[in-house]
Amino acid sequence: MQKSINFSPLEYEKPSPGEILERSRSFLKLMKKRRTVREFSDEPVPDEVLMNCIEAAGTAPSGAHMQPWHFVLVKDPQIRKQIRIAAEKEERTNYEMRYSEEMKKDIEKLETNFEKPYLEHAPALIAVFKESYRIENQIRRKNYYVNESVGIATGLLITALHYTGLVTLPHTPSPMRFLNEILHRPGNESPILLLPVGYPAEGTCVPDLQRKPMEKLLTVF
Ligand code: IYR
Repeated sequence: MQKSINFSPLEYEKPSPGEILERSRSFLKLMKKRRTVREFSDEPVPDEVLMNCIEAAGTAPSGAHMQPWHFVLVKDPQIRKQIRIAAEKEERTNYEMRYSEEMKKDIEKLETNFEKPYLEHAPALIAVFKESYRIENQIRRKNYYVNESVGIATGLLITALHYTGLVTLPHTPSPMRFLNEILHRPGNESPILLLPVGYPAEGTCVPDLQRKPMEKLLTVF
């Protein structure tokens, strides 16, 4: 039997009703300013800031507390270039052969194409891997709710980066196995996405997109 763990009292301070409301409003205001950015300045980002955001992502809840994620921070320009070349190779095939006409029409408004200069221009890339299973004493053990857990951790990471004042973009080249090779990750890990991180390039524009209004995104009973 697995040894049980101790439980200790929750550290929690209840905010006043006024404070709770104020915090919810200011957090919403902050989050409404988050935008996906595709053009980055090459200004470096302090290491500790990136580490803190990644550590914050690692506070995510996970199935059976298996924490089935691994983050790889890439600052090395040579490796970023290698990643760009490999990603663009897959993306070219995606745009030319794998994406349906319907998908191409749906993403047309974003004006994306197979070229991914941001993978080289952004001063840092964070590759997010999911640990589909784990190996313990040479035995393959299950992880639980892996996609949900890693999705939540990635959401926290994007939120942390935004809160800090950095910008990012969830890039999803597919297939992404090339990241295991370039970043020397084991076979039980699969890349989920690649986040270029940095400051926006001067004069960057973002598309005028509308977010779903509350009437459409929420149902209350
Ligand atoms: N992964 C491709 C295509 C793409 C897909 C979606 I969904 C987008 O929201 C935007 C682009 C790319 O990054 O170009």
